[in-house]
Amino acid sequence: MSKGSVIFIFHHKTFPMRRTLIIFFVAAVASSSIAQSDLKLRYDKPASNWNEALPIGNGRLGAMVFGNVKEELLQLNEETLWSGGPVNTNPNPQAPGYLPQIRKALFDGDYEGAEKLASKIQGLFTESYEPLGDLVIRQSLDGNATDYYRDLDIENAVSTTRFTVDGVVYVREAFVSKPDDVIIVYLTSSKKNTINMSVLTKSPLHHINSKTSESVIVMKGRAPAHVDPSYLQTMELPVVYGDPTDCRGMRFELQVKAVSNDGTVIADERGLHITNATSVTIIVSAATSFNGFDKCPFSEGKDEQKLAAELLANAATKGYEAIKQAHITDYQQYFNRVTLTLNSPVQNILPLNERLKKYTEGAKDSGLEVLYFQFGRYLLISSSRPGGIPANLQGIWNHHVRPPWSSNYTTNINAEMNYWMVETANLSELHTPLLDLISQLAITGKETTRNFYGASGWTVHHNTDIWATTNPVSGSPSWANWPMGGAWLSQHLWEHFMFTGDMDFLRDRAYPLMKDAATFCLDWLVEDELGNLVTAPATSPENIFITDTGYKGAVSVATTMDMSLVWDLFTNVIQATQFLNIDEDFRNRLVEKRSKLFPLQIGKKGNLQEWYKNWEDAEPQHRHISHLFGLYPGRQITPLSTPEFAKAAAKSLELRGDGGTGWSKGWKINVWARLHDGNHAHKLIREQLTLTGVEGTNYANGGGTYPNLLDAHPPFQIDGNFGGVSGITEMLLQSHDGTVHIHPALPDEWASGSVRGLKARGGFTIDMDWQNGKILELKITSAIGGNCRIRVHQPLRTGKGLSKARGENINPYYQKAQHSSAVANVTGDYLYDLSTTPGGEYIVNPK
Ligand code: FUC
Repeated sequence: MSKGSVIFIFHHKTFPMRRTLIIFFVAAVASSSIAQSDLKLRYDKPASNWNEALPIGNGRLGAMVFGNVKEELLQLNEETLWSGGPVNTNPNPQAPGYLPQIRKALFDGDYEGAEKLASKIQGLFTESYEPLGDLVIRQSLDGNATDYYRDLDIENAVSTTRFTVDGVVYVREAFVSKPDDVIIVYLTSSKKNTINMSVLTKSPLHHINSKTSESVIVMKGRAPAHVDPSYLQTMELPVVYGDPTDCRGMRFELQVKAVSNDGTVIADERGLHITNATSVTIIVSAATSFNGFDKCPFSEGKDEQKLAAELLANAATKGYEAIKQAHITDYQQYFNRVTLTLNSPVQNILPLNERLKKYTEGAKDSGLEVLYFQFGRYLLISSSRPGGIPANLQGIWNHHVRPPWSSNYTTNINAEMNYWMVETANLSELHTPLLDLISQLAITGKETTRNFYGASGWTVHHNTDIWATTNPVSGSPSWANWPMGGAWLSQHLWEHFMFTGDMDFLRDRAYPLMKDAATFCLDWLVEDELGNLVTAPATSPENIFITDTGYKGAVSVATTMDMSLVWDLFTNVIQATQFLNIDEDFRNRLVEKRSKLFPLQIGKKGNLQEWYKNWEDAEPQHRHISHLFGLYPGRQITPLSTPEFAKAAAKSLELRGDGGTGWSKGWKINVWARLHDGNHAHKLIREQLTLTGVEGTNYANGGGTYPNLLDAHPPFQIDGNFGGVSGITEMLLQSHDGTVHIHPALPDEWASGSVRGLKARGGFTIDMDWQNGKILELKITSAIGGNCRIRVHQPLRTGKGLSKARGENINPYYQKAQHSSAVANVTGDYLYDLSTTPGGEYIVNPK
């Protein structure tokens, strides 16, 4: 949108007769259509460790590029390379017998007894995400490098390393192409025939290297049959190879080819050897025999050798430029959908580690905040593509055989956090790997509910893996015995529909899974002595309470998180039946049961009570804020609809403090945004972007960001990056509480800015420019039509199509879950209705 222009609107596919033309003259104001900040992660030194290396990926293949001069390292991953095989869903046939005993103990007030019994209802650990290996490039260079530079350009998803040795400039570009499904490293020199190097491969997994031609080397390997989680301290062998059934421990294959116009390429068992080249293209392909969560990766496995060979051969027929162009076009189809500018961007060419350090010391750098936002989008585009596996705890980038928390999917917060921003940040298609995993979990999860509880419906406990493990794993019941993953994940099915309006998706895919998750909850709920419907056993991941008698435990009844998850799922299923106009009986049943759910409570400190009773927390600043699920990512609590509970939630947050791990801070950014406190959310963004070099694990006041802009738990966990992006979108735009709320939590530091392409529920895309905190121009693009009720902090110019809001919002995607007036101007906000038609574009301006 340019300033001073005249704008109009719409085309109308479905309602041609109601063609609307809105023409608004834009007030003459200073131009805010400023270029987006520069989007490069720059460095003046090679990475000295993994947390300084740069991630590239295409969803399936990933690499960490170190940028070393003489011995370059690309640490490689393939998303399906996991230990283990299809799961045994009935590892503990005695389990269901304990459930009545646990419930009896709980209702007798014997929490200790209940917790001991809970550990009897446990099964097997999940498997681990495994590293593929290393690609090493040993280049012969006489002398030391000068003018060293490396970067990751997230506008085109290419990493470049450049340096000079003896007057010759060497450049290497690395990227992972989705269209050609290979990793490319392209090396050039400024002086003819000066590249001399060897390329070799290795792996921490069992493998054999060989060559298949004069220009192709191959590494064949096998994943372990089982890997124990890193937190399990056992005297037994934690990494096991060789499974008698041959269904655990998939095969993998890596193939590498070098192509040079003028150099010589030869291959032997030690690697590829290139001499006297001016440019070299290295093509890397990889595949595994994984063929689905329920398929034996041997007898039913894919032919990984054929897959890797075909991809390599196909890419080799194309030139480097053609592969690169196709890669950039493919990547930008997602990346370019959103642009963000905060304040006036200044070109900042400082190495990122120094830039982060200055920011950590207090410098203002909204360009860095934009870079962080877009880097999170880059990471999801690079780690989660349709048809693939969801981004795990480390996305797709892992070099440990026993990675932290198995680099799996922790469903009591982390896996969901990875996808909080996928709809709002306009990457909706990238949600599908998670949605696909949910449909697999519904299959194994149905067996788990039957085998462990004698219940119907499906669920997943606190973590899962590529094999769709759903049982409660062995360990402390504070995390293991949490059966609410199905309820939480079902929210993703619902939100995908809410943002896209894809009715076929709702009817054919989402609703049956949501209904089946709700069926488990119906079975799981029991009545307490007052007739409330409660969950029992219940935990509040992974917190500990202290009863009035001083007992410290995790297992009790009706935790606030459990009840909020059930409320959320029931509400979404109820609304889904209304959209689809089906299942009236089931809807009525849910409405009735929802009205009996144990209610939210305000504790004696004015806080949102986390537990069934008004108990103390063993760790008041615990990193999980599970009881605030209803505030975010849920919608049971909002400042406008349930102000008392919102106030209590704010009190709880105050008591929890601002500390925590990376993902914990990420969650807090979102909840403060939902409380409409932009300055507090921004304070947490600053803390999230604190430069850290801390290694190891820190559960408490860790957090921060590594020099490569990846999130630190510590250790590295990608959820904090994604949670941060979500927090920024929630600060700029919200759409869960009956309106499209513009700037619900704009911090003072973002007084001016511009954003294009944010998504709101009901298929709206929002562009906006603002200055001194005031909207200059708002553009709304409507994909599916309907009333767009806008909540803003300033009066808008009404006219054809835009009027002051009246009555309830008739848009079904904005049906309020709570009873309150969506029109009341309680906060001094202004509410408008814009009638839209599918495909319409509307410009709105201030009065
Ligand atoms: C939960 C968290 C930990 C960690 C792990 C992956 O268990 O409590 O902090 O993030 O998931």
